[in-house]
Amino acid sequence: MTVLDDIVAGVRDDLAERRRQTPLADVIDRAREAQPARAFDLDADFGVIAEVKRRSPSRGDLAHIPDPGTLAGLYAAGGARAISVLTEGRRFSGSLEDLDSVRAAVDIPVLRKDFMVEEYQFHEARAHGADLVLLIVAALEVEQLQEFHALANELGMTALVETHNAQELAIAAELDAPLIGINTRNLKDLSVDTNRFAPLADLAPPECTLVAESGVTGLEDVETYAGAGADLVLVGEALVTGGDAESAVAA
Ligand code: IGP
Repeated sequence: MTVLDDIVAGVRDDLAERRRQTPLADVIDRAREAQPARAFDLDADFGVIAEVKRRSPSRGDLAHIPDPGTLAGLYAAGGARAISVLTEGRRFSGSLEDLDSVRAAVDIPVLRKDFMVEEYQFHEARAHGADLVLLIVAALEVEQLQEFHALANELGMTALVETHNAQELAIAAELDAPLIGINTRNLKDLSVDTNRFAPLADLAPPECTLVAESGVTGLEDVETYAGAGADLVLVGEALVTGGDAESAVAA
């Protein structure tokens, strides 16, 4: 079993519990009643997606974040283009409450960062205000990926389609996904190598908006990613552990 399989198994267990408490039909109703999704501007200048990340499987606890809304507000003030909120509970200590508080605190788009493997989670994401959702190619069959990409769009959300290698990039291209991420973290051993980005970026569809994910420790990494063709960088750990959230994003 890979790390990813293991995480997804836990996600499915937690999901089964939530589904018992709130049936799909109710979540669909709540999604309909939610404020409409905010559009993510795919054509804007280079920018940062700042992540609210309490913990990670590779690094353990990263930061004590008493109020994710306040942190997200600082990121937004620093000029973040969107806020990513980890909602996975077991490995990342995230929650849908974190998503709620971030969505209420900022007026920029908010990404639900989770392992999205069932239809239920998309309605749930929207019910909790998500404007974007993550689709991890490695976690899904191609047909599911197509189905979920369409569902996200029907619900008004933008999908960030996450890839790790050339094969996954080809699948993302086939989907016509406008927003594609290249995660430089290897999902098998969780190691990060920022040098993985450039050769893969060359294979991305030229018309897509490209996000470099993981491994930003400072400005130098941002420049490396930008120089290799990233339109956006997604930064988690360095921001939550970095102290001054607002100026870190602004830099
Ligand atoms: C952020 P970092 O190295 O800046 O903390 O990484 C982000 O890329 C990472 O949290 C991430 C992630 C994911 C987490 C990318 N894809 C999928 C959970 C699930």
